[in-house]
Amino acid sequence: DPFKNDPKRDKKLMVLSARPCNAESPEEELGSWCTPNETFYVRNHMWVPEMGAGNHKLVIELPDGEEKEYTLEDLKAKFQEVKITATLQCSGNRRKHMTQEARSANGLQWGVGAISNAEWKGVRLRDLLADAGLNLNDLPEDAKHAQFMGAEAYGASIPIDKAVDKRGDVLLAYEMNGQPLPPDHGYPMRVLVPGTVAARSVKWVNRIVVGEEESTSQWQRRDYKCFGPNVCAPQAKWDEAPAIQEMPVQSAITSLRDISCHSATDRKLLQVYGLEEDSVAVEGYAWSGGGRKIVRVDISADDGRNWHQAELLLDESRGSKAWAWQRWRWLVPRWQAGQYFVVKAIDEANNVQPAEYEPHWNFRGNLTNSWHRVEYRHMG
Ligand code: MTE
Ligand code: MO
Repeated sequence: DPFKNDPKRDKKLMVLSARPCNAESPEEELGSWCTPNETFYVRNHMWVPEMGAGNHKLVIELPDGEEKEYTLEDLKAKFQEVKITATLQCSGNRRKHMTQEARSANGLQWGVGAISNAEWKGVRLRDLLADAGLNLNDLPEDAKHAQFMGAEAYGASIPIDKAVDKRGDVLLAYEMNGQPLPPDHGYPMRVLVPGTVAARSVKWVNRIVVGEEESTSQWQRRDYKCFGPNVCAPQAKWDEAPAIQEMPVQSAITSLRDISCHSATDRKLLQVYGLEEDSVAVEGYAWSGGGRKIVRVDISADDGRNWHQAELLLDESRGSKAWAWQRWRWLVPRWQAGQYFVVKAIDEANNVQPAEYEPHWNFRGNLTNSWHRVEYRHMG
């Protein structure tokens, strides 16, 4: 049984498939700045491989064929430790909305929870590559991609520029929210590529190859790509489409609830917003790829006719760029609440989310980021 090493999992996770385990974070768990390790979404293509921290070795191979090995202890002893906050988002996050609002898209039908945020500790990939002998100041011509191999055979790659960027913060991570990486998230170490589709953050990594080519794995070459809305599986020209790396701007509503002026705790929140009547509180996340900061979150309580700006909540973000999500909140008097709440975010490059789903439909349902619309039901 290849799944014999799969860990016991928190019952709060919403399981989409058990073997391999694919489970999303429930909406209640997406409200905190860092998602608890137990309820951080899980996306496994196969089983959780058997890993011993003591005998685990990470091999780095350079374009000239030179190899160097590192244990977890080597990483901790030889390199500067770095802590960053970063959000991981699966390219299939919100695929369910694409299926519901446009047409059926192929893959796991994730809601808003194929995304989570954590504080990661590890060492910089660029420091390792330099130690292994790669000349970062004058990269060899044939150093074009960094390929990552996982112990269970999953693999992916990123462009070398991201891998060695001083402000790219690509890590070999061994801690998550102050704990050793849990088995589901890559124990004893994973690659963490902030700002990039989570498919490139290879778990249980045991080999890194710098070379001319992208990873030859099916997840680099025959998956995690986008096509036009007219293309279905038989017409897809996989070799011509670029592998998804940086992600587009995204936002979603994770909580929509009635707030009453008769409740003491709710009253405190109402006061902060200068409201003295029963209201609706709406909360969620916004995030963009490439470390692009979220500069504004627009929210509507009447299906997009009138817009307001949500409050951007303050959190302790760490890292060279805005790798972590922006949480937000907005309160509106109940009488103003129509049938649908809608959210859209804007990042620092003024990228916006599309209003419609159909023009962005792609048969694999990747990168669904159209306006998130949630029906409001008064609790009475
Ligand atoms: N790494 C390995 N070795 N095996 C995998 O199946 N899945 C990838 C990526 N890294 C995967 C992997 C995908 S598609 C995603 S979305 C993220 O891991 C999920 O990371 P998480 O399970 O820690 O949330
Ligand atoms: Mo993913």
